[in-house]
Amino acid sequence: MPETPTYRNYIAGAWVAAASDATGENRNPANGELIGHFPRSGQADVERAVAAAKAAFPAWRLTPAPRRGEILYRVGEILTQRKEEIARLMTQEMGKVLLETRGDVQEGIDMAYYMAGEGRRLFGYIVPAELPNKAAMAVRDPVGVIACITPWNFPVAIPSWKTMAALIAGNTIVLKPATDTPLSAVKLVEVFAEAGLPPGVLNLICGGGEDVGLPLTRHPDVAAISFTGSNEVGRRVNVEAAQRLKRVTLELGGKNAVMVMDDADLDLAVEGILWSAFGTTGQRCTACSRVIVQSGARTELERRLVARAEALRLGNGLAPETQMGPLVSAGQLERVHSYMDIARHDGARILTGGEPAREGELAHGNFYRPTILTDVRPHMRVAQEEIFGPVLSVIEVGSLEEAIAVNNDTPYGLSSSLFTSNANAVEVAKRDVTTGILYINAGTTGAEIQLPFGGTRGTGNGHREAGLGALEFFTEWKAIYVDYSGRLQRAQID
Ligand code: UN1
Repeated sequence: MPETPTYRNYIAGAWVAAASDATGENRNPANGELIGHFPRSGQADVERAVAAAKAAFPAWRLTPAPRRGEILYRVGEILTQRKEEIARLMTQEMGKVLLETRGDVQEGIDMAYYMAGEGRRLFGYIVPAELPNKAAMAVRDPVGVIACITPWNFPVAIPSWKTMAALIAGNTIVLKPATDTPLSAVKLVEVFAEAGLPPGVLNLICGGGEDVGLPLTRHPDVAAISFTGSNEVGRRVNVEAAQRLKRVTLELGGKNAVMVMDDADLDLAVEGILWSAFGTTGQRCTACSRVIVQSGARTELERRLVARAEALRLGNGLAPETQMGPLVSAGQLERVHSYMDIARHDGARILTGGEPAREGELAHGNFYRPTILTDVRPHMRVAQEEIFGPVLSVIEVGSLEEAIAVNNDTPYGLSSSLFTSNANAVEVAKRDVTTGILYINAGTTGAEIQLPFGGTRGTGNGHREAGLGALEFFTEWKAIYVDYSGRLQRAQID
C-alpha cells in the first residue's frame, strides 16, 4: 500500500507545513478511504500568508493587466491538460460523479479564459468635464489583499470564480478552502504556480473556519472577503466585516424551484427536475428542492418522477454507471435525514426515499436515497429551509400567478425555472420572478460564467459573481480630473 500523502499550505511561493505541524485527515465519502493529511493551520499561518500577499501586492498591481491575463490563459491551458486527473481526485474527495467533477474543472477553465480576456479590457470610462480644457475619467484600481473562503460542493469552480477575477484586477489573495475539499484547492494552486504566477500573489491555507477563516476575516491587512458557504457562517463573516468596514461578498443558500405548468413538455420537465434535484446529490446552492406544479400535471409528473428517482444508480462517483454519489459527510447525511421527521410532522408524505441507502458497498459511504415529498404546503419547513441533499418537495398550485408567488416566497432568491409552452407565460415569469437566475424550459442549475451569478434576499448581500459585474467587487473606482487650462477652474462655480 502506498503511504498516504501529506499535503502542505502554499505561502510566498513555497509549499510549507502549518507552523504547528498539525494535520487533519481527509476521507472519501463514498467508502471512507483516507485521501491525505492536510495542514490544520492557525493564526501563525494566517499571519504568514497575509504578509506574503501584502508583500506581493505592489509588484502585482503594477504588472500590466494583459500580462496578468497571459498567466490566466496558461492556467486555462494547464487545467485543460489536467482536467481528468483533477476531476478524479475531486470525485474521491467529495463524492460527486465524474461527469460533474469534469464540469466543475471546466467551469474553472471557462473562467480562466474569460478573465484572461478581461486583462485587455478592464474598462473604465471617460466623460466630458463641466469646464473647458479639463478631462474627466474613471479607472479601476485593485482593492488589495483579498480573502477567498470557498465551499466543498464546487471545489475548483468557485475558487476559480473568485481568484481569477481578483487576480486579473491586480489583487493578491489568501485562499481558504473548505475542510472537506483541500485537495482540489491544492491542485488548483499547483496549476497557478505552474502557469508562472509570482510568489505571494496567491497563497493557500488549509484549516477550519474558527482557526483560519475567522482570523483571516479579522486581519487588518485583509481588505475584502469573498465568501461562499452556509447562511450561518455567512452571517458571522458579515458581522466581522461590518465591524471593520471591510467589503464582503456573500454567496449563501438557495431554495430553488421548478415551476411546471399544465402545458409543459412533461418529458423535458422530468429530465430537468431530475438533473437539478439529484445532480451533485442535491448539494448545489442552485439545486432544485421544490417542484411547483399546476394541478392538471401533478399526478402524471409525480408518477414519472418517482419511477425515475427509484431507478437512479447510487454508488462511487468514479464508476461510469453511477448516477448519484454520496453526501459529502456523515454530518450532512444526518442533517438531511432529520428533515424526514420534520416533513411528516408538518403533514407532508414521503413518496419515495426518506432513508439512507446501505445495501452492498453503499454501507461504507454517506449514501441517501433520492427522496420525493408530496402534499407539501408552501410554508412548511421543508419548503422554506435549505436541506442541501437529494430531497424534492412537490407543491400543487392552480395557476401561473400562484406558482410565481410561491416561488418567490422563501427567505432565499437564487434560481428558478419555468416549464411551459406558452410564450406569454414566459414573459410574465421574466417580469415577475424575483430570483437572481431564471431558466425557461431547463432545470435550476448550470449557470454559465459569462452571466452574473448570485441571488436576492437571504442568498447573499446583493453582489454578483462572474459575468460583466465580476470586477465590481474586486476593484475600487478612482475618479480622475486633469485640468490643463493653466488656471484655477472651480467646478459648480465658474
Ligand atoms: C453552487 O452550487 O454553489 O449553476 C454553484 C450551477 C453551477 C454553479 C453552482 N454552475 O449549478
